[in-house]
Amino acid sequence: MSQTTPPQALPVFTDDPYTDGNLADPYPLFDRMRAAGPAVWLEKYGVPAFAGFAECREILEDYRTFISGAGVGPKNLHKEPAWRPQGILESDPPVHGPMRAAMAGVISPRGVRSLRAGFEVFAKELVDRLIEQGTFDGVTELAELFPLRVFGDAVGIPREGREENLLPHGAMNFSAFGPDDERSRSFFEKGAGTHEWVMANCARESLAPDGMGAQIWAAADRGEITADQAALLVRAMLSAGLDTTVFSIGNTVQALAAHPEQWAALHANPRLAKFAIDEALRFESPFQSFFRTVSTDTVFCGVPLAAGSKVLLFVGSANRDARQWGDTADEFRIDRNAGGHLAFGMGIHQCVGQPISRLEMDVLFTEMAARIRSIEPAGDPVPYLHNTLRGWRSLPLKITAA
Ligand code: OVM
Repeated sequence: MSQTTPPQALPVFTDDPYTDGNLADPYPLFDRMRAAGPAVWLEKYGVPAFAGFAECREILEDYRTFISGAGVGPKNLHKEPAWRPQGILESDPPVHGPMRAAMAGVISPRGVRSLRAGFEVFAKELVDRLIEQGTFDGVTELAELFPLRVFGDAVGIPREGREENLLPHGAMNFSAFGPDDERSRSFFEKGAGTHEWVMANCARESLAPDGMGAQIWAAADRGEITADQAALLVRAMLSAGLDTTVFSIGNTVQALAAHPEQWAALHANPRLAKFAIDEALRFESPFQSFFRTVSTDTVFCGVPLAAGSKVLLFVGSANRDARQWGDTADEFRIDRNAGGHLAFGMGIHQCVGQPISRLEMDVLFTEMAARIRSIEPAGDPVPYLHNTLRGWRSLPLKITAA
């Protein structure tokens, strides 16, 4: 990172947000960061960090000042090489627009509607099995299983090899949006070879003719994007669309299991599933933090920022900001209007896969809500410690059928 001394008047924090302890429970540090002002200087990383809702949203909406084309991790990709070719996430207008349009054309709410019935069939099968078992692991037997099947099928990749490749690939990909430390390096080691598997499955010949991957290639045939961009967009589906939904499902089921009165409310009215999901996304955001690069010397919220320097955004903290969510910000309440949270980002890069991720979760939690009377922990949950993703490695759960 290019700045090593804090801009004047920025509170200096020696805390490291990426230690085991702070990843396991980031909220006390987030509270102190938000209380200290619009930004704090993270001495260890030599970067200003924004942890408040208003500041994070404003940065995300100002894509001209806070660009993505130099990467959304700590490395400035205008100065250092990326670990893989830059795709839609790490692009700015005008390159970004046609890629975004092609992706949005395939994953629109209308475009994914026809997938619902198939998702429902698998959700029923899965819930049948879980009810029969009575106890299960909410991560491996629910949160991972469901998207691996239905999302993988929707994109149109082979079933063989999904689990062994897509999960470590996602953990590796998302590690690049945080510091290059021992934890990140271990996810890169575990992900070795998975990038090649993913890229092989992005090729036109590998994709089922009726899937979302093939629809992206059709946009290339129409001349709307290049062939290279088509492969990069299928890559984006496979690298951004899976782990995020896996962690979202895990975080939602855990929040509901830990708050039995919230499950009772959902069971009484399964149509509240959408609200429970949004509240869980706000309460425990699966993608916690990432960077932008400052395109031009500027002063933002009184903080002088130099062209080419990085800023770090903690959206997981923005989603707990009492100035936005009131004094119940730290409570999980499915009757809250959690709309407008930053778990999917905001602005031109806001998650384009939302319609399918939301569809997956809506189908799954609507089915669970109707058929499961109670859900409770059956052992200690094991956190998944990752620099940018927040979720669970294991969630022992016990359910009773309605
Ligand atoms: C990629 C990609 C695209 C969007 C998001 C992402 C959040 C990765 O091009 O592989 O991770």
